[in-house]
Amino acid sequence: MSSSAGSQRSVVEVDAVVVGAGFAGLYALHKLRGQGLSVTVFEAAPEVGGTWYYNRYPGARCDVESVDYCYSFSTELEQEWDWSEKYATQAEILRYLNWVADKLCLRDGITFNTRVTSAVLDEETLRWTVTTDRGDVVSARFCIMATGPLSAALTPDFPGLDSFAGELCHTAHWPHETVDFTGKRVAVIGTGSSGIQSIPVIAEQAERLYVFQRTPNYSVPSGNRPLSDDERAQIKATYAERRRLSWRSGGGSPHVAHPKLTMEATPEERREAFEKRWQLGGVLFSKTFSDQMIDMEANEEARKFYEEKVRAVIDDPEVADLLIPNDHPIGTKRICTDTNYFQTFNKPHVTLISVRKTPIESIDATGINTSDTHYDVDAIVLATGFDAMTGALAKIDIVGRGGQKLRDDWTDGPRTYLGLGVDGFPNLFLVSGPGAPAVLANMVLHAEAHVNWIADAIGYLDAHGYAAMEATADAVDNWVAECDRRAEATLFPKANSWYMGANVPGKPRGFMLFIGGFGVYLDICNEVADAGYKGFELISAP
Ligand code: NA7
Repeated sequence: MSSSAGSQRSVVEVDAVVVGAGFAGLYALHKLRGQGLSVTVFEAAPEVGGTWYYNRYPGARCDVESVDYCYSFSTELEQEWDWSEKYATQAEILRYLNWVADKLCLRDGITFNTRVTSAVLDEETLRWTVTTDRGDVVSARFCIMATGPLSAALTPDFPGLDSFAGELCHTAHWPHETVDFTGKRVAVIGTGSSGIQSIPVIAEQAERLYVFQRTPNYSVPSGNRPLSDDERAQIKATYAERRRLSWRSGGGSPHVAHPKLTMEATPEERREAFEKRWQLGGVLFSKTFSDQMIDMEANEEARKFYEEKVRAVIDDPEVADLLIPNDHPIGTKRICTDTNYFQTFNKPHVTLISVRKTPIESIDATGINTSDTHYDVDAIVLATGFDAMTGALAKIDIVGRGGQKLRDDWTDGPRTYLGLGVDGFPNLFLVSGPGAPAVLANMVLHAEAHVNWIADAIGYLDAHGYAAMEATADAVDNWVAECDRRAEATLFPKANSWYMGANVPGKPRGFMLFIGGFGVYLDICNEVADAGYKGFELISAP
């Protein structure tokens, strides 16, 4: 790292700036340092962890199994860390990331409490000038956006929200102090993954709980449990195989779908397969059969099984009617993973309010006004999700060739090549950006794959005397078309999901991910690299 005196502020020169110190940013720092690059990471939070630093709401857990949702690049890390449960809590994941940061001596490469505000390309030198809200100015050859696809929290514009006099918490920015709902009347708005995880826990404390639901969600019990010493030992002894399966899989975990298509199986085989997957728990229910997300008839079989299971645990049939989705095929929004979510609505102090029937009209000092009632509450929990995939990037002024802003370039929807590069933005890399499988896969392995690919690309540029690489406009156009084509062949576009941008008012509608599977995607990325970075223009030093 070197420093040169600018006219006003001193400009630090590094090889790479990484934005974000979550799973992706931490690994990028480790990997690129290992390759001999000088790297500066900026992190808005005071600690490492990214989304796992902020999302500390009651009941917060990852819905990918703990032994899969952790770094694979180091056998030592895999063997030394002991996960305590099948699905790790947010607190345990954060402990893990802090442990990794210490073990790999990463903290001295991270500037905390500092938010990147802009990244501007100098077309003459092909370097990026990165500035922060604390006045840092860094000149970098490479700019790596490890900003996370689910990191820009979404707060709906409820009239009067600011006037609420009670406690107001967003699940994605949960306070660090203990929030005690004991004896309180609490409202939770939102029934996505965060709402579904937190509602049962909040219900245990609260005196009254009002759940404001707009769209019911599919949720499958997690089957969470402690891992025994024997299980951990068994997993550690076979980690390499577990990871091998994960790298080749559709979603980055060692799941294998039933060998038959849904309707090829007999009714008994189907039921047995669904039951087995149900008992295993969680989001992978949507992958019991490989055709569930492309064939409506197959999907309907899964949906019927689901409905039967969920109705059986809800006492009041009218409440069950409200809680069971009927507007989108199962799995077209990420299936939630819960512990006693539906049973919570059997408790006498828990009330479900459909805001489709009685919309929230305003919030005042004492509570929530729907079209027919005022709900007096002491606390409001916003479990209202994220401006997914593009939200965090849109907050940064990313300015490429000709003064073109990434945000403006994406007004009609994000456009990338492989979810890694964008035309007009040489040497700017996205980690788990739109156009990659990203949130459809195990995000830890996905981040590793992207960082490895970026590190190899940088090595290639250096080995061949190039200064920069830039996705071509054709490659971007073709990739966007390829992603669209693959999405259209599935049931995913049928849902108003955050995958489609449908949860943010005014956001263009379009499926923002590569749906062809994690293993397939990695093959494509490798082919591109092996062909000398096909679709990227390799640029000599100016
Ligand atoms: P989600 O899944 O986007 O859920 C947000 C919830 O908030 C969802 O039920 C929304 O209803 C609801 N919402 C959003 N805006 C409003 C308004 N204005 N009024 C009422 N309800 C509203 O976010 P999560 O944080 O739960 O989970 C995100 C991902 O993180 C999750 O999939 C995991 O992968 C991890 P809607 O469905 O839009 O009608």
